[in-house]
This record gives sequence, C-alpha cells and structure tokens, in this order.
Amino acid sequence: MKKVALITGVTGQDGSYLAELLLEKGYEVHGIKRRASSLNTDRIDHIYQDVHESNKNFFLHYGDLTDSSNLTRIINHVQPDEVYNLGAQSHVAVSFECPEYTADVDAMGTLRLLEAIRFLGLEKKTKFYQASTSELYGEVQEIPQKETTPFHPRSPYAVAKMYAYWIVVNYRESYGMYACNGILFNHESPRRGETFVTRKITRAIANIAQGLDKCLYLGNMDALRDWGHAKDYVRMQWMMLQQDTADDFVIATGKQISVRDFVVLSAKEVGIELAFSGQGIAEIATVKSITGENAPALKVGDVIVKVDSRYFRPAEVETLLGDPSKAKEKLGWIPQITVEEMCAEMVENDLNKAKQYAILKKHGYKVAIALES
Ligand code: NDP
Ligand code: GDR
Repeated sequence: MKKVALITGVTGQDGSYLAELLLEKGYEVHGIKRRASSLNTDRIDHIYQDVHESNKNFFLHYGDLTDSSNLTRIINHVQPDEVYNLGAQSHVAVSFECPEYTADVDAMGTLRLLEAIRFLGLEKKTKFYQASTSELYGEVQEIPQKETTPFHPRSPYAVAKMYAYWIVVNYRESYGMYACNGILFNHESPRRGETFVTRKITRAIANIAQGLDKCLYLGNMDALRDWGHAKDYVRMQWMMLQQDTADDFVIATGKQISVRDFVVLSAKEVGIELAFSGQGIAEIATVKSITGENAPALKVGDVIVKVDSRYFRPAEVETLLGDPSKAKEKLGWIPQITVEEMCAEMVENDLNKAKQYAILKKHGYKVAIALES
C-alpha cells in the first residue's frame, strides 16, 4: 500500500524538496497551494503531473491555513498517513509588519490542522510534523542550542511559532497523537525565497557582477547563523515521522558564520575579493581584486555593498548555533552539504540567470528583474 502524505506550504522552498523526496520514495503526495493572482508553482512545476494523466501520484488542492473548513475537507478527502505542516508566513522581518496575520497562519493554522485530524477521528492514523524553528531561542540562553535550551522568542513570527510548538506537544500528550517538532536552524538552497538574506546576497552579487544592479544594501551584517542545505533538512523531516514514538529534534550543522562571511563567500564564487571598511551604518565593501570572467561589469575600487538601516529589525536575533547531537545519535542524521558548497550552488544558479538577462539586455531586450527586497 502506498503511503499518503499531505504537505502544507508545498509551493515553498522546503515543500518542493520534500514533495520530490516523498515521490521518489513511492508516496502519493498531496499539497495545499494558495490561490494567487499569478502562478505560484515554479518550485514544483518540474514534478507537476497533468490532471488528465492516469497513475497520478502528485495532487494539488487549493487551500489556506486560515480556513478550517477547507483544511478539514482536504484532510477528510486525502486521509493522510503523514501531514507535514510547512506552510507559514515565514519571513521574520515581515512578521513585525503583519503580526496578526502571522499569528493566524503560523499559530492558529497549526491548531486548525491538529483539530481537523482529531475531529475526523484520524489521531491514531495520521502522523504530524511541525516546522518549528531556531527563532524560538531568539535571545539565546545557552550556546549551542539544543532541545532542552529555554526559548525566548524575539519576533511576532517566533512567538506564533512558539504557540505552534507547544500545541503540538500538547496534542501529543493529551490525545496520544504522533506529533513532533523539528526545530530547524536556517536552511537555504537555490530555491530559497529572494528576500531571505542568503538568497538576497547570492542574487545581488550575480546581478552586480553582470552589470544588472549596482549595490547590495543589507541590515545587520554581524548576525551569526547556523546555515544548512534544505535538501539535508527535508530528509530529516521525513525521518522524524518514521520512528516508533514521536519526539522533537534540533536540526542544525553545528557551525555558524556571519552575514558578512556569507557575502565574502558569495563574492569569492564570482572571482571577487572584497575589502570591508567603516563601521555600523557606515560600513561598505569595495572590490579589492577580480579574477576570472564572471564579473565583467566591475572594476577594482567599486563599492558594491552598503548598510541600509531599513533592514534592521525592531528586535534582532544576533546569534544562533545548533547542537544536532540528538538527531545524530537517535536517527543517524548527518548533514552532507557544507555552507561553502551550498553557497557555490546558489551563486552558480543566480549567475546563470544573470548571464541570460545580461545577454538579453545587450541585444536590446528590456529586462525587468525585481531588485528591491
Ligand atoms: P517558504 O516561505 O519558502 O514557504 C512557505 C510556504 O507556506 C509557501 O508554500 C507559502 O505559499 C505557504 N503559505 C504561506 N501562507 C500560507 C497560508 N496562509 N496558507 C497556506 N499556505 C501558506 O518557507 P520555507 O520553505 O523556507 O520554510 C518551510 C517552513 O519551515 C515554514 O513554516 C518556516 O517558517 C519553517 N522554517 C524554515 C526555516 C528555513 O530556514 N527555511 C527554518 C526553520 C523553520 P506561497 O508560495 O503561496 O507563498
Ligand atoms: P531569519 O532569516 O530571520 O534567520 O529567518 P533571514 O535570512 O531573513 O535573516 C538572517 C539574518 O540576516 C540579517 N540580515 C538581513 N536579513 C534579510 N532578510 N535582509 C537583509 O537585508 C538583511 N541584512 C541582514 C537578519 O537581520 C538576520 O539576523 C529564517 C526564516 O527562514 C524563518 O522562517 C526561519 O524560522 C529561520 O530562518 C530559522
């Protein structure tokens, strides 16, 4: 019998990698996508199956985490063995702008799914994975952070995710549901949303190198993060639901670098060495040397990175470093992709795109790339 999985957030970074993984494993995969005024399925178009095909094993349903009746109807129809709740308003800075919506989707959305499973009498059949986050640690109480480290969330996003974390624990303890939290540290990929810092950097460096943009504006470059690759992390999401008993796990690499370090790594991938000068809001990065042919638009001395205070957050999470020992010991999970390899893959992807745009531009075509982020 094929296992059946339901993924919320299937159109997002993790949802797309997880759907691929589960299809490879022979699952029937159902995903919830939101209605949008333009197409929002580019990350999963390559695994899309035409509705008219027979033997289909990938299905999309319109839905929203703010709509209980919709979620209940989909779960009743799909009768999933596994639910992966990856859907969320996932941008920390945006959560300060839209705190109520973030709480509705990220906190109440999780409750709605758990209640739908219970209401339908599926609590003994359906296993539940919750996309919890290292943002729960916020103002860190211990270095590195592990499953027992106390939480101190620092944004409406993190506070909403804290409710979700505890309601999952509560449904496990109250109703014996197989429900667990993956406390995932930052993970990235070429499919990362363009406004998260790593992708913003790799995309801007590629565009600047190809003459499509002039300068990368960033906020707090001192922030330290434990960055892994999304492919490694979705493998772990699946593993967490294959155990005899539900448990919560920290998923991280155990290494951290700063936002500034990530800029340096990205620039190196296009053959640029940078020199940083100035402090705080006045900090800049200048091109120190250029090797290879990936940055034809630049010359030594060009200023390509500046700080813009609009990207500072009302409350910042300065440092995150995870201890994934429990996942290693209990599940045998070890991340396989280093931050350097991941950065190289992201830059290569963005550079290929930038080169295509540069050719179009050179031949007189108007190219519109969204640069503001
Ligand atoms: P993305 O932002 O790439 O994807 C979020 C997904 O949620 C998208 O499919 C989005 O749809 C969907 N979504 C947003 N709002 C709603 C809603 N109201 N109803 C239904 N679906 C909605 O996030 P990631 O893939 O990076 O992250 C996946 C999950 O893991 C998120 O919950 C995130 O908070 C959490 N997380 C992520 C980490 C990371 O470093 N990536 C680390 C720790 C936790 P659409 O495409 O239409 O916008
Ligand atoms: P984060 O990721 O907030 O950790 O949340 P993000 O990439 O947005 O920020 C990481 C750090 O970089 C600093 N920063 C900037 N961030 C953005 N987006 N844009 C900038 O210009 C910029 N300049 C500096 C930030 O201040 C921050 O310190 C991500 C999301 O995927 C969450 O959903 C997830 O839960 C956590 O990771 C773990």
